[in-house]
Amino acid sequence: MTTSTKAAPPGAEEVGRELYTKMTLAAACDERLRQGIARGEFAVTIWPSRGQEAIAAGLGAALRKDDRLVTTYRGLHDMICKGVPLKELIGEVLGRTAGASRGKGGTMHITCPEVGVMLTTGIVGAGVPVAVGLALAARQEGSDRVAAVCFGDGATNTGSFHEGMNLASTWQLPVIFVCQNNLFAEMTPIAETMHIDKVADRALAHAMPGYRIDGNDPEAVYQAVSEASERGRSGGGPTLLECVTFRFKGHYMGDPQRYMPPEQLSAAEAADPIPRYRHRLIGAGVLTADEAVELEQWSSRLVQEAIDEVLASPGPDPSELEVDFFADMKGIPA
Ligand SMILES: Cc1ncc(C[n+]2csc(CCOP(=O)(O)OP(=O)(O)O)c2C)c(N)n1
Ligand SMILES: [Mg+2]
Repeated sequence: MTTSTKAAPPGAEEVGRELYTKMTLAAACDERLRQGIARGEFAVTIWPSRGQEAIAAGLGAALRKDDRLVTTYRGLHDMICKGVPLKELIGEVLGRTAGASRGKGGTMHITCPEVGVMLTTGIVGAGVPVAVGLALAARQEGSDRVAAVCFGDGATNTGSFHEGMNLASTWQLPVIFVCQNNLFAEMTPIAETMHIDKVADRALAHAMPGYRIDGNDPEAVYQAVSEASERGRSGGGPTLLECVTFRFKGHYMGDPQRYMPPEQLSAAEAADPIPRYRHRLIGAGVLTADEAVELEQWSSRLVQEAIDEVLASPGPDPSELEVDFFADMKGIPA
């Protein structure tokens, strides 16, 4: 595992600030939604991403706006860091017309093509072949954009993961497979679902580069995604990145986490990537302690403003039930 403990190199200040801003925004959104659900303010659920922000920040900062992203039910952090406006994201989670799909998609089905977020899926592993198709489309259109897909450790045991890896490798497509290895699939620890030490080794079966990196270090993720994008854009084919992290909250809202050894959870919380990165940036002179606090408060304010706007918008009207569901086939020969 590569762990960078060095101060940010000269010129990296801007990236450091961007990474930290993205991390705080993702955490503020996750925390506020959980708070609202816990106190009965919102009758919805989410699959918390708290603890996994460094991956989303590194990925979002390294990708271009037109690069495609496919993620999962746990991917609110990925979408925030790729640039989905908070109002559109929260609007979808809360089922209001302010949402990216006018409140008809919900957390499991968010799409915001303006910033390259094409699909969120609740079907484990199902995003992988879709990302492969998006990369094939980029090639056919003569674009050098890449397609990234986020999924969990558990998803790497599915057939669709291996089918997608195989096709991407066979056709040398510009796909970045980003495994957010949070060490659990629902309530099951990774050691009970696979007989390998590293998910990254699964790349060997498809003759593609596979790297295991510290998913709690946003700069390590940024670096790895930048290299993988460069490889993809220049015709070097796909890359598998295993980003090792931890899921601080339960699988779902209200999960009592009885299956998780308390000492494992408290060790992970003690290594929380957000204070860890804040400390590193302050030590490197990129941020002052006051600026870090201001950024965190700014993130919380932005989230609250988005929630206020969303709550002021209505739920979708029943007359919209079939609107936007089918393509307009006018002019297309049968
Ligand atoms: C095809 C499929 N099988 C089973 C499920 C039920 N399920 C939902 S989340 C989950 C665990 C996925 O674990 P992982 O891929 O590690 O992602 P994480 O939730 O940890 O981010 C399972 C089995 C599902 N949604 N889809
Ligand atoms: Mg997992």
